Amino acid sequence: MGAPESIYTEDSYAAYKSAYEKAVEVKDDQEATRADVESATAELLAAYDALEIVPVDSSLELDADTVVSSASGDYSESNTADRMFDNDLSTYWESPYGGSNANLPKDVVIELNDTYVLEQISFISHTLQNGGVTDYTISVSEDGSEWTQVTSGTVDANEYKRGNNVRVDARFVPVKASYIKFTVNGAVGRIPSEDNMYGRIAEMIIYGSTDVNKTALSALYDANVNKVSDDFTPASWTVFQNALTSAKQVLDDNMTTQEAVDNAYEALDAAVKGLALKADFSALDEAIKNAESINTSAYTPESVLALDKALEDARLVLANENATQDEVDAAVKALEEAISGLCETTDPETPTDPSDPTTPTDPETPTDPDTPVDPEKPADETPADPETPTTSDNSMLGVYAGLLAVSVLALFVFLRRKKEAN
Ligand SMILES: [Ca+2]
Repeated sequence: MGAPESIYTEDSYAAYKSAYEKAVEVKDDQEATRADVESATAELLAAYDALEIVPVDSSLELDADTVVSSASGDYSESNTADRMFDNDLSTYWESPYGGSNANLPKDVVIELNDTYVLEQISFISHTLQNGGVTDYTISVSEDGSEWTQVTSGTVDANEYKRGNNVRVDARFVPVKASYIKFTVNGAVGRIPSEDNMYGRIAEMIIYGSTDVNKTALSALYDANVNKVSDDFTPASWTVFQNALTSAKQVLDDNMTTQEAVDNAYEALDAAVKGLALKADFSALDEAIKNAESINTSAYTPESVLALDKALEDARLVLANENATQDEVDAAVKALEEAISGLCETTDPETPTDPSDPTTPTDPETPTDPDTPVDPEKPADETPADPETPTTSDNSMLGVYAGLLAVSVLALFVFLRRKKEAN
């Protein structure tokens, strides 16, 4: 399309694109008049001139001490090319100003210590008109032999004649480079006859970054940077914030390595996945209040102990703002189980009161003390006696028998005495 989109402001590029498309329409229109073509061409050129370059990110300035391996080119006296990188505006690279080599164009080649993605070369020509660069070309190369022109430009010579330092910011579409070739095509001389004989550059500043791919990290960062802390547990949020901060530092570091980028991506990805939503504690809060309201005196010590333990655990979970929903749910369940596991002791509400003599069941006390059963008195007053005759003279018969026995005995004693007398 003729103009690299990425380095221009959105509005100026949109205007340019519109003018370009209109010019193409006119060109393809067989009916277009010469005036139509001239008008469209003028508008396109105006839009091109109006293209506004977005300033380079200043954080992309590369440290020349680190990235510049060497700078070489024809020079005058002691004004070698490395003087473009000494942070001193009073020193400069100057192409030969005398002899057969005093002519333009002249190149200065800068070798970098690695491959970088470059976006801008800025240069400051020396003051006092001597060699102020009015026309330049910048090319880059990855191998030092095959060159690609990335930009070119001109500077109004009058800028130098005012005696000021002139800084030129040569912006271009990001490009990989291990070498930079700066070509001085035109320069103002100390006197008009020295114009275009030699050029001077006091300082050169290189903008770019290490050749790493930050696309994935950048996308992951953008997708998560607007997350809100209120939704997540403080512990997981802290991990996430740290990873986000580290990712931002890596994204902003133009000298970072691919390894650092990859590590930052992994850390941020893990932190995003590790973000834990804050738990809903309302059910647990309610369950604890419910458990606390129970009068435990009615239950066995073992079951009350189990409830106390569950209650203690539940309070710990309630106090832990990093608790997960699963932990909260488990604590509620444990508490409910402990409550349903409460075991009542022997009915303590209706005890037998031993101090109340009106309603005791006393096995030791006769129900009726006034009509005792006498265990000494036989229940039957006329027991049957199988040894005694039922006749009325039973008693006399015994007397006879006794008398008879006595008589027999007396006879025996008599007979015995009689025998002894013999
Ligand atoms: Ca210098």
